[in-house]
Amino acid sequence: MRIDQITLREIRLPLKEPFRISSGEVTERRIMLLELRDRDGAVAWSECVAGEAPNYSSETINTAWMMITQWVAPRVLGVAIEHPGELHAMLDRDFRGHNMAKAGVEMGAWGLAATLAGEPLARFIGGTRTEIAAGISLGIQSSPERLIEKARSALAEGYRKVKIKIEPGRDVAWIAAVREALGPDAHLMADANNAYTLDDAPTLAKLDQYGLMMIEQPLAHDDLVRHAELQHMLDTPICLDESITGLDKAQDMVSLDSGRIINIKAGRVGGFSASLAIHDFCQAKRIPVWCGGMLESGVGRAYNVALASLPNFTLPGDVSPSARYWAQDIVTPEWTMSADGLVRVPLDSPGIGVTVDVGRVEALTVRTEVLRA
Ligand code: OSB
Ligand code: MG
Repeated sequence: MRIDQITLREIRLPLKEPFRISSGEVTERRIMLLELRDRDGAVAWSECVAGEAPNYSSETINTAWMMITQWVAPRVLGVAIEHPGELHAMLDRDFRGHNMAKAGVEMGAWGLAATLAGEPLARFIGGTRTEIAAGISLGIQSSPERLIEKARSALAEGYRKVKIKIEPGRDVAWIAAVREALGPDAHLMADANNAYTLDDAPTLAKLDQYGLMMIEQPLAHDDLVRHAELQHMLDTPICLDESITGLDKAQDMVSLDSGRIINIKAGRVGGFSASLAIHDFCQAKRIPVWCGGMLESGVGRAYNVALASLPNFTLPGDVSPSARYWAQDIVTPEWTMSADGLVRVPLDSPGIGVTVDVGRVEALTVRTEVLRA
């Protein structure tokens, strides 16, 4: 395989409703799409999950665009490779950070390789599931009543997990209200997106009484040491998201006992090679993993679904169907969820399993750049 051309496009896609987390709010996604072309003309689409603002990680769509054009693409374009697994080392050498920029290209190479091999992406990476369990991630709402309403209808729609975004002042009482309203069997968890410090341990310990499946990333994005201190004060398992930027951090999490569950987002860890390595490591250590989301379009979602088909993705992921985010997605067919909360892994065709509506993408595009070997 030899990638000879990468076309970058930025599209604007308004969310059906604003999504608010403790560190910021988004109403309209600015999404970077990549179209990779092999020397023989085969094409695969991928998505760079960098956000609009540097509130989740230090990357934004603008930094990722620059890093791909100036540093990532030049290392990959025109280079003959046997397997997409080679890209991680090519992009890691003397090149710090910028995992989402790297992952946009690296994952596209996996999509392209699966297409060329004539295999569905999920099977190409070793995925074994035919369907995956979906959870929903609910942004911070205007009131506990509104949150209860959202959580109740999510469970009625079939979602197998409800993740509730929390922040100081919108935490214990809100979780208590949802638990009270939905009963002891509802699969609930909380995600703080770094909103707390160790001084808040007493508040976070109060959440123990509500039987949450886990609490995601309560403390700073890069702080495994204090997460370990906090984990020892809580019964609820800590799940790390922002902190796990590569296999080394997953290993550190286990060594330090900073958390007991990992949310894998391929963009955050630099792509599929690192995701597979973390998956395999966690499986060996009996650490459950699940697939996180970054409000992806149907293109990024295809990669999330493929990843979540791996055997140690034993907990429901943040992989909602297209209609939860968009009036209309940019792929055919759109992603759907069954009444019992399952998303089918596309296994009938080679590659990512959905077709990009190129005409619609062109209509939504606000900037394009074509990179060649
Ligand atoms: O912390 O998991 C997170 C979205 C943007 C940034 C961070 C997060 C999220 C989500 C969205 O929770 C999950 C989804 O894509 O549905
Ligand atoms: Mg999170």
